[in-house]
Amino acid sequence: MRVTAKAQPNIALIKYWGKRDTRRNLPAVGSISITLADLSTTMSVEFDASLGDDILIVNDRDNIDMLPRIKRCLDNVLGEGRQSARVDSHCNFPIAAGLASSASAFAALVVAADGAVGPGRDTAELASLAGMASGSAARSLCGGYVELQNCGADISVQSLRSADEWPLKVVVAITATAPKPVGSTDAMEISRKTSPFFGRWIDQQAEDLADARAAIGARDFAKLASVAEHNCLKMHSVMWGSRPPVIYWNSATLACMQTVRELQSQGVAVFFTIDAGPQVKAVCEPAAEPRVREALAATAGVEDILVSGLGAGAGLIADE
Ligand code: 2P0
Repeated sequence: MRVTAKAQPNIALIKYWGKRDTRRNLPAVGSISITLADLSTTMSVEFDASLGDDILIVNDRDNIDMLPRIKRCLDNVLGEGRQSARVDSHCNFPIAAGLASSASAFAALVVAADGAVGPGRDTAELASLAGMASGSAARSLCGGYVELQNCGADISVQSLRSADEWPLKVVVAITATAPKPVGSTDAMEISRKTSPFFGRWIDQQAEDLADARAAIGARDFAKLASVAEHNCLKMHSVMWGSRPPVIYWNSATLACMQTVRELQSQGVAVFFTIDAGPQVKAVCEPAAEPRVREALAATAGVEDILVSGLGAGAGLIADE
């Protein structure tokens, strides 16, 4: 039987950077994200003992690069004695370009694989499995505003607010599409081992999480903007202070930040956030979206613009 799930990437407003257990891929800090609506990965899984080995197809092409991570994730969901799988993935946005494609991919994969075998695990179990594959993937299981907490020996995820309750928009300025200089998994370990700021980053995260939680609860845009920009710049300061330094920005990244600053000075409700890549994500109130999009599109070095609302979490869908 072929089972299909769909998941959307998420953008962290309070970031995950650093691991407390690399073997189980447990994060060193909690995080808060928003799940997007308009970007998505659709993942179909079909188990077939006659295949002999797993097959991964991404956007209609065989893909061997991601296959080992996909295999590991399927083993974690179903056990190593499982049948071979044909995994067919379709992504409607650029992959490996700092847009959290692994979050939507692994959220969709665990939901599809779980759906293929059985009665269905609850969100806590799915989060644990998705998080083992990619820390940010656990957040894509839920919709709207999502908090990932470190709880004892594991993680948990919950939606703090639905997308409908506070329908902000995200304008993504694509400034480069080349592969990252260093993947975030390795970069997090470099930061943990060498950045003099790493300890303070961990110490202060609870305060930023509390501020963001309160801002989301009150739908206080200015408060959320302030703590999200602060947390983003603090995470990048940890990266910049690592040896070797971890620098994901380019000159267009800085130009986009400047554009957002100028819009803010004109009273536009917008803030920026940047992940392990050079793209700038501008989060804004819906009425501000055309102006934010236009200003970022006109910024030097911006190659493309994507716009998304906020949406629901991962789930099974009818096979297409
Ligand atoms: C985040 N990032 O909270 C942070 C902000 C990038 C910067 O989660 O090693 O692909 O697979 O658990 O989830 C990107 O890292 O890392 C990430 P792994 P993941 O969104």
